[in-house]
Amino acid sequence: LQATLHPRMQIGELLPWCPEKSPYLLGPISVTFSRVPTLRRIQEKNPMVRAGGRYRPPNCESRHKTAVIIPHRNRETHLRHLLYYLHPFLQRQQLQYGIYILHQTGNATFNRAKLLNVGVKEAMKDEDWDCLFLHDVDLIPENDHNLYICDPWSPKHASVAMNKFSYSLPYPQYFGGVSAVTPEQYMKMNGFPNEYWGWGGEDDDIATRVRLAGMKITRPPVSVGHYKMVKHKGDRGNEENPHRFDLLIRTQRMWTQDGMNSLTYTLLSKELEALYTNITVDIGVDP
Ligand code: BGN
Repeated sequence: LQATLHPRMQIGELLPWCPEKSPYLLGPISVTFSRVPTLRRIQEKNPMVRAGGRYRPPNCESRHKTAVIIPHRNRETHLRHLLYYLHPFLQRQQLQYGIYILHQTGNATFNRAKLLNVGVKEAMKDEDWDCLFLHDVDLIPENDHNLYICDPWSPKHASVAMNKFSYSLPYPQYFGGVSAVTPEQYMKMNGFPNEYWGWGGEDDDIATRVRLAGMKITRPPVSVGHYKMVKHKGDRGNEENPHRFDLLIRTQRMWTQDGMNSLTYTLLSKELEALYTNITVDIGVDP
């Protein structure tokens, strides 16, 4: 009988729920990029993280199960900076979590939103996540009161104050950087668009979908939604998308047809690395 139980659930001893508010939160965190941490160093600092970048609090049952989904290509140093800060950040919040890296194979133009769709689909096969954090690889949260949990009523935009935009929202509808939806909210908006190849516009499309699906965007206070961006130049393979203006005009007509219900891709590998689940995917090429 014992073998069929979860290893943490010995007979007669269920873990208590974690407190409503974690006692480990620090508030503002100083984030610096002076040197790039090695994966080994990050592993040493996070001994409780298990294969695939999974964690659950050792002494209590978390109230939240969050998957952090990170589109990626050729940004290894950014990824190391992010993992270095993100693992301890999520553990201080007493979350059950998993980190997913979505790696787009090949040299075709990058497609952030489609990678996010793949990430959601694949992550939900692993676990009944109740919150999906859609996360740029180059953004580091600077305050752990910015909880990586979902609002059951509204999609949440978390990166409201980035250093790149002088720590304020660049425009009221901005939904880029880091955002969070429940699986239900995500399905309600038919996921994200698959047709945005290259930089820009896909986040504005997602913001429009939120509205068209009858929802509103919620945000943490500016003082809490602080992020530092790792400085970089625009990267090759992710040039500005010249079609984004035309695509954005069509969102209202397209959102029910283009999204989760039209998603196709070829999964090349899904590996449980020490600090993250590495999903390599062929999502096709810019038409
Ligand atoms: C906007 C981009 C967003 C980007 C933000 C912040 C477009 C569509 C033009 C109508 N939107 O201008 O994708 O996240 O800037 O950099 O380009």
